[in-house]
Amino acid sequence: MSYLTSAKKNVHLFVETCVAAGLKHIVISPGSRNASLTISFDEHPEVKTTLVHDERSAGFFALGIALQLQEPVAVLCTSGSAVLNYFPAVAEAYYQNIPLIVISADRPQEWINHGDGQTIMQDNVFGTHMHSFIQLEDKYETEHYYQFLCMETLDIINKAKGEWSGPVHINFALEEPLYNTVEVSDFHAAQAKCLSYADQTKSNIENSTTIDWALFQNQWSAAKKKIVLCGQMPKKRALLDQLKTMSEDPTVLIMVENTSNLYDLKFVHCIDRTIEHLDRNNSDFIPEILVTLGGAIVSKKIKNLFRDWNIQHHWRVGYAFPEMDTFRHLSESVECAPTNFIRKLNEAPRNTVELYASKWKSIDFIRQEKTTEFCKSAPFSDLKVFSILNDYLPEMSVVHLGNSSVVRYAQLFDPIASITYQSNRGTSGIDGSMSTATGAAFADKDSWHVHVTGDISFFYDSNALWNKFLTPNLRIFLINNEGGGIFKIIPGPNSTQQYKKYFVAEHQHSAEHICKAFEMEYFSARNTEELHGHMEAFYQHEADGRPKLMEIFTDTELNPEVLHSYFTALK
Ligand SMILES: Cc1ncc(C[n+]2csc(CCOP(=O)(O)OP(=O)(O)O)c2C)c(N)n1
Repeated sequence: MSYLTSAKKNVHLFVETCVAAGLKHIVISPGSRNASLTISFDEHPEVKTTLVHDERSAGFFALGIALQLQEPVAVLCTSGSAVLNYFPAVAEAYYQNIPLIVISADRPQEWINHGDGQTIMQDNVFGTHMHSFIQLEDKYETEHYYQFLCMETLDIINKAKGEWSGPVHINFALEEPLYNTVEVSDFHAAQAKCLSYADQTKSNIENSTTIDWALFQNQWSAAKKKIVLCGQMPKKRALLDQLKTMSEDPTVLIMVENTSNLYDLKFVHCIDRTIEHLDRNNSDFIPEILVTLGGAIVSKKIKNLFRDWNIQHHWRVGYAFPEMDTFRHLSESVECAPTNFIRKLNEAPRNTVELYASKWKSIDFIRQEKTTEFCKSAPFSDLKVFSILNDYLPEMSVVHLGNSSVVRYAQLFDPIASITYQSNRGTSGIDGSMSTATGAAFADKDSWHVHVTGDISFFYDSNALWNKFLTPNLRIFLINNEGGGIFKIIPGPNSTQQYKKYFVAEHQHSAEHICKAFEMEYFSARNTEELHGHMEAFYQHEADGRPKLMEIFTDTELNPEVLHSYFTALK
């Protein structure tokens, strides 16, 4: 099969190497300097290209695709400030370990800082938030350079996909002319050539450190009170099975958040509602060993509790951020796959039958009932809305939770086993949650994707809807409480003069006209009946349709009062 590609041989080789390295999706933002790359990626028979103008949104859209498919996804933009707009998504990818491949076109080095437009210093511009950076040129046309280019490209994409995965940056300096093409045939041969160039690539160096399993197993067997706390991660069946086995040991409590995507009746899923009113000084609850797996933990309360407690051993397990000492008790950082680690601990003999987990679990059971009871009679408010939305979440759907009160409210309700929970908790930014949801929905058209967002986050990232690739499987619930609801429920802001103007940032905007502009069906609900009443039409699927948005207006004054009464009712 023949197809067009850039007349620049280095661009052609680069694109073929990317494809050979496993890159299948690229999100392109238009420009001139990146034209040769745009043409070559778009014409390539094995690459799926999408267009998103706003590079900030494009970065998160790509992140959503990568999250959904669990594979590297690239973004491509022109030179100048365009590339800087990727930074929020790069930071999120860095802290969530997502293989985002940033490809920026640049001017040749000799034209940087000489008065040309769209020119900034792009050399390693993301600094320490990138796992790796390479500079490529199109001006060198020697066998030696072709080989270098293929090797470096393959190597950097492998780095992005490594055990500790994350974003990488390829800056490509391109000379004019930029739009010329040639016809090529048989990409398999071209890719084989690229791979042969890259044959000597430095492969990921395996971590060869040996783990003293006996030491861990002996300590594990001897301890009577142990907690395994699981942070954010995609669904992992093998890990879940190992944790289920572990939870049969009464000395071990498995604590998860819904963003860890691990569910079992024996686990404690709702941390905040379980530890509320807990007597911090009761040493019965303090674990001797804390094991942590996965990424970010949402609950601020558990972080404070574990920091306050004198926990003898904290074993952090996984490849990413081995130095991260979230609770200030880090004693061991074990660079291995969490499933293997838990499997090894499960092999350790059980020497004690101390009923530690059930102490926690019994509180959780009671709180679960109290939550249902409270929500039944609660007035229409953010908390009540979450209890209702939960009832309508389609089985097997992917739920994208916005920051910041949204993801926190969601943690008060037990997760649904078949649902996947996602949230931008790498940096907890409000600048790309909706774009991430749109990307994931695009990559997974056969499932429902439900995005729940606050109003400030929605308006911040409303360019997510300026996207021709939005898919009909996306539903957006916008909870409009006239400002940043989080600032009403955390201690501090309301004691200041700036409370309403600068923290909550009260406003009266609605999403209705934004939906009109982007041709999306708009629903609004102001009470329980309206919310229930719209659900059927809202979830109606139209194969050629657009996403739908429901704006749910809640009472900004009532929300914190209801939440406060809820926590009081848990006593
Ligand atoms: C990019 C970015 N800017 C600022 C913040 C600080 N911040 C955290 S939550 C929040 C308000 C969010 O309000 P909204 O989206 O309405 O959600 P709610 O708190 O009501 O759930 C702000 C400004 C942030 N997290 N990210």
